[in-house]
Amino acid sequence: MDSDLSLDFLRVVEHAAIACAHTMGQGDRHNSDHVAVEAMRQVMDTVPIDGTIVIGEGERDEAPMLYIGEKVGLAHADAQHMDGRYQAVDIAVDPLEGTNLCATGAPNAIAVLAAASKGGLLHAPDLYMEKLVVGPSSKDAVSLDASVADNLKAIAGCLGRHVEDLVVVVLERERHATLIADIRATGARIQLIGDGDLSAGIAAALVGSGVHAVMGTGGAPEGVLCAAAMRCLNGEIFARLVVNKPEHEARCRQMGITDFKKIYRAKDLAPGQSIIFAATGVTDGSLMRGVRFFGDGIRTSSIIMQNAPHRIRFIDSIHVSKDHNVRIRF
Ligand code: VTB
Repeated sequence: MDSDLSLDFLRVVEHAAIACAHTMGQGDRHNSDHVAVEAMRQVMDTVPIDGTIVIGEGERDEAPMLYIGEKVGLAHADAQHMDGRYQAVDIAVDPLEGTNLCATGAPNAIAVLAAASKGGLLHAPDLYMEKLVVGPSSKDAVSLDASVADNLKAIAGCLGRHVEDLVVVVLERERHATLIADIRATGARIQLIGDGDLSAGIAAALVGSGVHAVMGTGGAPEGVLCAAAMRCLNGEIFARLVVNKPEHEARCRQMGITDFKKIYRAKDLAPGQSIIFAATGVTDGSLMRGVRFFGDGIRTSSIIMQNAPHRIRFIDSIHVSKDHNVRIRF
């Protein structure tokens, strides 16, 4: 991407996070998601781009907003801007990753998007995906086809510690019973999460987060978002679509995918040369604080990452709603 859009995309995720944070703990995950989608959609059209949603809320007939193929950005918002001067950008969004987390007030719900120049993000079908996410130190030592024990031994070796010292994040699901038993058998520690393997993946790529790997099966669209984050953090995601029904094969073919067994890495899922990844915390999390409302304003905590220029920013914003005598806390 030619011009720096990072702060524009920051506004988009901040706005989505603030909107759905109002619904925290209301127990209505669909409403939380709906509010985040609406807010994200609204601000997206103020970004100076000719944007296309490549990963979104679903197909056009099932999602009213941010559907796959939807055109967004200033180039489409208003006739006076439709003169071809905006750069073409592909966008993957997850306006609320962890809808249940927000609906129950549990940690690590985030509003997130990734953007790249045209063709820079894989158009992944909304299927399950087997994933293994690790940080920069371990990325050349693990494989999706290796046993859990071998991978954990390799990660421990790369990090200069014992397998028993590792923390592996796994989505708490019935389908992971064997995986969890295999990890337990190695002695490694496990953090079971209710939702949100994307923020766990980001944590795995950050030194000092206390997370050393994410293992298990989650959504493929979030796999692409995770890959975009890995391109910025030098971590790695190894991923394979779960294709076990003829209908899955048909959905892959629709997206131009014919090799159903392919093991993707970050560069395959998010090949873009210039990638922007933006996320804002909705509920408190290990990487970002949740949205805090303090009467005269709102405080958000976000991460904005780019790979060109290669820059990671942790951003704390105070959105002041009344301008008289508001005291800003350091
Ligand atoms: C969720 C969600 C994850 O995958 O688990 C989803 O929490 C799919 O899994 O963060 P289920 O159908 O079992 O809920 C993610 O969205 C992303 O991988």
